[in-house]
Amino acid sequence: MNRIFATLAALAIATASFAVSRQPAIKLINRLAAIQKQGIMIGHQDDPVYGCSWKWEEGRSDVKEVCGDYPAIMGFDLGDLELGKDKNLDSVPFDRMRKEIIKQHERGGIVTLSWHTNNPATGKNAWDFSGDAVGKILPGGKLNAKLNSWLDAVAKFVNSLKTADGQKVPVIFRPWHEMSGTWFWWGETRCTVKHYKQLFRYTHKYMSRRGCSNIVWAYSPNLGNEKETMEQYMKYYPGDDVVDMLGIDVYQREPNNAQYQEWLRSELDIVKQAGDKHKKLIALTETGYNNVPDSTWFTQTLLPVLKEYPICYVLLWRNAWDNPTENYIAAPGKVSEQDFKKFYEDKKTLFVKDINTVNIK
Ligand code: BMA
Repeated sequence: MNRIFATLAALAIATASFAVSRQPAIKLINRLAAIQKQGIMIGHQDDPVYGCSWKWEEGRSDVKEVCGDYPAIMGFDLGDLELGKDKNLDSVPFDRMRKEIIKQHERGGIVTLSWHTNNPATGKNAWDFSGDAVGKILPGGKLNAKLNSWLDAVAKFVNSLKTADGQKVPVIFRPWHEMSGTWFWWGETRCTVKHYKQLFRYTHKYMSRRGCSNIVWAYSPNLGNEKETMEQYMKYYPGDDVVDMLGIDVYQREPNNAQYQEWLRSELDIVKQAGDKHKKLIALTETGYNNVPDSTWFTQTLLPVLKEYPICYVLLWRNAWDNPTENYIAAPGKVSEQDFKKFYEDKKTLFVKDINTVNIK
């Protein structure tokens, strides 16, 4: 009997450590730290699936068509995966997304995932903040089973990211992002701080138990106000044990470059301090200037600020095929095209060919 218990106990320990083994994630964390010493990786959301004037063709990329290389980081969004749909909220087929994620990994690039999760309480989209959804999906809440099934869908997708020889592809995942804004159902005033932290921690634990050893977890609030404090930035921080990277989302909304730079600096000052204190990597997890109307924005406004901080990457948001007002990176024929080439040539900006030999083993 005793022997059986001992065997069972050993098995339980082995299973638990198997479930929490994070080897692919740790490898990516080390790689990010090594690349950060060389410069700043440039990223683009949905880069290989559509651009300003095309969609779904394979082998295309607005970034590559402007400067000859793919972005070092590619972002993709999982919104609608939880509903069992085969395309995400922007009509990107999940099978195509998986294929592009694996391709990006195989060419030596890196991937980040966001998740514009539908509102589980109302059935509407991520921007519907009614219904106290967070309170209802936590353990004990009447929609907890729904959250579990949604996390199962995400875990299944993340676990399916494998190379032909069965190696898991690591990804930077930033669930429940921009929680310091009021626009998502998991955001400021739409749930309590305590519930938010519980939701993040629950997501981490649940997906780890589902074997998602390939996730680098990112905390990704958004720009607060001009006088953001450390306290505000860390308000929703769920804990060092469930976060690997500290990020911030900051956009330029007005034609006032100096103001954007000032806000960006004040946010990155805080993120840098927090990164030092908590010993975490830092990143500008989203930025952009809609339609980039300024022909020198990349080299004269964004780049000087990026160079002042040890961030490992910046992700520019999508060149939306379905919305001409959402264009955040250069594309052939756009006013920022020539400037983006200079941005590419700068020693500090890193694209795939600059990183595909760094710590890939
Ligand atoms: C948002 C906007 C939306 C889009 C969503 C997911 O920031 O770009 O139009 O549907 O991201 O990509």
